[in-house]
Amino acid sequence: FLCAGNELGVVAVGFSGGQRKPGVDAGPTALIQAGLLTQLKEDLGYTLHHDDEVHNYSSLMPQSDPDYRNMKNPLAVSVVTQRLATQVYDHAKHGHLVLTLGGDHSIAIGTVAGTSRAIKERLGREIAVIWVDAHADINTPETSVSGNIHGMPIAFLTGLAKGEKEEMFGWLGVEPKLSLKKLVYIGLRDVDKCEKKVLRDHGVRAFSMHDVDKYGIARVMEMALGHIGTDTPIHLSFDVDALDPQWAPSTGTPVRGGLTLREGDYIAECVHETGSLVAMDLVEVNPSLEAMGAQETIRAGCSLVRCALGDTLL
Ligand code: B3U
Ligand code: MN
Ligand code: MN
Repeated sequence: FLCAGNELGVVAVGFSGGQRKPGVDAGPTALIQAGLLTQLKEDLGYTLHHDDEVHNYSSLMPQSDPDYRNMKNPLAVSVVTQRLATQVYDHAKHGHLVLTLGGDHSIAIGTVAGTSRAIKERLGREIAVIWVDAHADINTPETSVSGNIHGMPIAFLTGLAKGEKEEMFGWLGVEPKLSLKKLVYIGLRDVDKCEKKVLRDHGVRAFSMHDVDKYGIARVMEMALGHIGTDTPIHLSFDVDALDPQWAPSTGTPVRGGLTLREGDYIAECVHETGSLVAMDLVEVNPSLEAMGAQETIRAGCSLVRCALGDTLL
């Protein structure tokens, strides 16, 4: 077994420093106030391990945080993700399935680092990551046009981008936390030129919206899970902007032509069915954007998490 019974670790991360729009730090509170954790406990029967806090890591924030190698807020993102990696690791090493509520997608540097280390120690296995997103988030500091670190987590996790000093992602160490061979994307439709080259050069398995249209979501999931192989621990990192803005308008960088809510839920359901899910992130819910659509976005986010954790239609 990959996870112990119905033990669920929850980490709520109110952090927005990986991008420039305020409000995504309020994502976890909005999801929790909508009843998500109560549903997981009462309807799905999980035993929750949660400190009842939405962490903003204010005590860790640097006094000054100038741009470095083109990155915005590099010290803050590095120290927060380092701390988060420990929080996630502490859950995963006890065999808890770990749910992290974001926050912007830079926090996945911490969550994937945490599960990767725990699963290696506990089971001697490498994890696979399913990255559901409109974006590839594989820029290095050097290729990024925006300098926003939420567009870089995969580069840091796979070693394409190297940390330097301890406090500038050096804490990640030299061993990559994730192999590019164990990474699968679903939902891509806004990928930078340099990112496309990296995906091509490394043969990364990526299902764009074109593939979803062409094969349908069912066949895409068969191929995605087939690539990962059975019995491999899976970390699902779900950026709510993978959904079409019709379902999730309240997010920092919405892109038209995305997944329907049912396609998103189906992805999550298929991952649950593998029995190999060890961690899930839900990120980029920003209730302050498109206020009219905030409730819709929050409801969609709650639905994705419930599906990944085993809510079934019948
Ligand atoms: N690729 C662009 C845009 C972007 C990435 N992730 C989001 N937006 N959410 C960048 O900034 O790296
Ligand atoms: Mn993302
Ligand atoms: Mn995105």
